Formats: sequence, C-alpha cells, structure tokens
Amino acid sequence: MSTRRFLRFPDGFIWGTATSAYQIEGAWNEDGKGPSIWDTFCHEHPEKIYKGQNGDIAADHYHRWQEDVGIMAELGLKAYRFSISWPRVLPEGTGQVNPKGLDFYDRLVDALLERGIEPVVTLYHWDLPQTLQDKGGWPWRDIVHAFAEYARVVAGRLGDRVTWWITHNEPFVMALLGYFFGDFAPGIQDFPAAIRAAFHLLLSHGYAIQAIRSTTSRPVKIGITLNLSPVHPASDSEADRLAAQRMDGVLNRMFLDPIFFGRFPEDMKALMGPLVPEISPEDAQVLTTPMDFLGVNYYSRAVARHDPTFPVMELAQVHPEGSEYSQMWEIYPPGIYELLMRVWKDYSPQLILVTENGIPVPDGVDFDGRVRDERRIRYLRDHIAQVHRAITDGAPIQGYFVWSLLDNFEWAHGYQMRFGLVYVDYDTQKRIIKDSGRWYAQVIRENGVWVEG
Ligand code: IFM
Repeated sequence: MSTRRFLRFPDGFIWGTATSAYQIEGAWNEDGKGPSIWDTFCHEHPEKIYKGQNGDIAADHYHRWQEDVGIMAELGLKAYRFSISWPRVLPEGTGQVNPKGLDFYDRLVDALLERGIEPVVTLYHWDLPQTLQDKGGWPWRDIVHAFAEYARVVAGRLGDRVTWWITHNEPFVMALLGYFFGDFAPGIQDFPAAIRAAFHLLLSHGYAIQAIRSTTSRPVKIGITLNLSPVHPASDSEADRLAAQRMDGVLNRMFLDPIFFGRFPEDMKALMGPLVPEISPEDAQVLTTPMDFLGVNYYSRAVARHDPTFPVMELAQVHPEGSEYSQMWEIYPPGIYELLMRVWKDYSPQLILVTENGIPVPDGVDFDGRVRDERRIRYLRDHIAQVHRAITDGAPIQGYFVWSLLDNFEWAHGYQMRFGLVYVDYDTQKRIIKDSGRWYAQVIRENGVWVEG
C-alpha cells in the first residue's frame, strides 16, 4: 500500500520562478535599446543556433508583461526572479541612460509589488552591450567599472522598492561557453581570455555589491548566482577520481573560492599555471565583499572520466547507463541535496536561494487545450523533496525558484527546449498554464510537497 507524506517548508519560504531578459522579452531594438552580444551572435551566426532562431521576439514579454504578471499572481508566486537587459538601460554600456528602458522595469516592479510578488533582480544574465564587447568584453579589466556604473544606475531607480539583488547569473557559462567553447555569445574560442573573463565577472560582482549598497538606503539582500554541480568519478579508478577533482575545480571551486576566500584554488593554479590571474590584496578585498546570500542553480550532476586528450580542463563528461535523462541532462535529484550541503559546509554562506531548477520536456497541447507535463511535475517534486531534506539537515535555504515561468529562448537550443510552467505558442504568443504550473501553485498554497512513501 502506498502512503503519502507531506513535507512542510519553513514559514515564509520564498517560492518563485525565474526568467531572463533576452530569453523572454523580445523587442530587441525597440524604445532605444542598444544591441547586445546575443543580438549580434544570433544575427551573424544563425548556424550556431537551432534552426537559426533568435530572441528578437522571444515570448514577447516586453509587450505582454501585464498578462504575465497576472499569470504569476494566478500561480500565487511569492517571488519572481528576472534580469535587466543592460543595453536596454544603457544602450552604449555606459554613459547615456535610456529612460524608456528603465521605465519598463520600473512598471514591472510596481506591478509585482501590487500583487504581493517580491521582485528578485538579476543585473546580468549574459546580454552584454555590444559596445562593451567591442572594447574587449569580459576579458578586458576596465569592464568591472562599467558594470558597477550600470549597477548604480539600476539601483538608483529600483533600489527604493527592490530588496533582492543578484549581480551575475552563472559566470561559468558566460566565461567558458562565451569565450572558450564559443557556443554562446560572443562566440570566442580563447582559453586564456575565458579565464580572464571569469576573474573580471567575479571582481565586478564585488564592485556591484558596493555600488548597490552605496546607492540604496533601505536594507537590501545582495548575492550572486552560480551554476554548480556535484562531480562524481565515472569509476573507482584513481585516474577518474582525479579527473572528478579537476572538473570540480573548474566548474565549482574556481567560482566559489574567489568570492568566499579571495583566492583561486591551489590545485587549479598548479594545473593552469600563469593562466590563472594573480589576485592582489586589493582585488581580494573586492572579491570577498560581504554578500547576503548565495544563489545556486542546479540541474544535474556531472560524471567525470579521465581523458588524456584534455590537458587543462577535464571535460570528459559521461552519461551513466541506466540513469533517466531529459532532453539535455541526466535527472539526478540527490545531487541537489549533496550540492547544497557541500556549499553550506565548505563556504558557510549566510543564506542560500535555489535560484534555478527545472527540466526541458517536449511538451505539447492536448486535444482539450491542456498541457499534461507529468515528467516536469515528477522532476520538480523529487528535487523539492531533496531541498527539504537539506533544510531539515540544517542548510540555511530560504527560497526555491523554478526555471522557468514561461517557455523561452534556450540559447543555442533555440525554442526547441521548453522549460516553462506556462506553455507559449510562439505563433500566437498565447500562454497556457501547464499541469506543472497548477501543481506548483498548490505547492505554494500548502507551503510544501506531497511525496510517496
Ligand atoms: O536557460 C538557462 C538559463 O538561462 C541559465 N540557467 C540554465 C537554464 C537552462 O539551461
């Protein structure tokens, strides 16, 4: 006989969803917005994106934001994490502010607050103003000051109402996929540049915290969001164990150590030699500017196999037989528990928010207009249960955000991947709340999940 248990979350737990500007807004050249590196990348390199698609229109959120806020209210969201498009606010990256760009986010914040939904603002989710890429992009040191200026401008306008701020989303992806693999904008393939980009992203995070704090007078909570994964060796062999350690270094510790300890990991310095930037005492202070929370994005674990053809970074990911997979990754719910406990024990962040978790499923609309996305419900339930386990074991987790509110532009995968709790028909821009959206609304109402057994 199967029994059901209810896992109740602490009072005040923040249930939210997340999106990012380029993935949903569209309106790529409206109301004074400048081009971003993603506009350029998609337009100039359609061969790098599924079916040559782009974010020119995306989910048309720039025009449909009121309807979208209505949907959020219907779901009962406690919080909504979205990103600001830097070139919408500062079309040249620095200098002249575009008032219409700021107005858009201003109205959005007001509408959210009117519905009792807490805005969680991400300053940077990969859409760098093209003008700044033309000056050198993230590998160029002075960009850190441009980012601080941008943070000041946004905080100057929204800081009287926004409590939660995230400086960067997934600097690993920006640095490595953008400047080393070249699969993402700006499409550069230069490993030393990628490492410099990573360093400057983290440094600019510290400067941005200082900029926000000096601009806002009310109490704010500022953090950064990292994409992290536990890394498991593919076998018991010593070679695979060491490979997993190296992959953990590149994926996790290269981003965690600088902001918590003001240094790059010793084993990474030994591995990459002079490619790893020297951190001066002044830079170490900026990097470790105190923050209020760590944002963790979790989708899957990584499994590493030693491969001598990768001399610097261990990239030989394997996909274990017998596991369950989504369109993009292995489904591995215990990984989020392992990760949250590890981050808490090794780095002691004051607070943790799970700022993204979700699954791409090839959803379709059934005969009666419903989207029955059972697999997404199962994925979310199993991961939320593991988050509950981490809270029970003491980890200071205060919120959980589903990626994503809406189906949207999944970067190089285009519109092929659907992550939303809300289905978007891209021909008509009609929105349909999926079964997972209705299920999540119940989780929020009850402040917990039902699990079997
Ligand atoms: O869509 C992305 C998002 O932009 C950043 N985190 C991972 C998501 C799914 O791939």
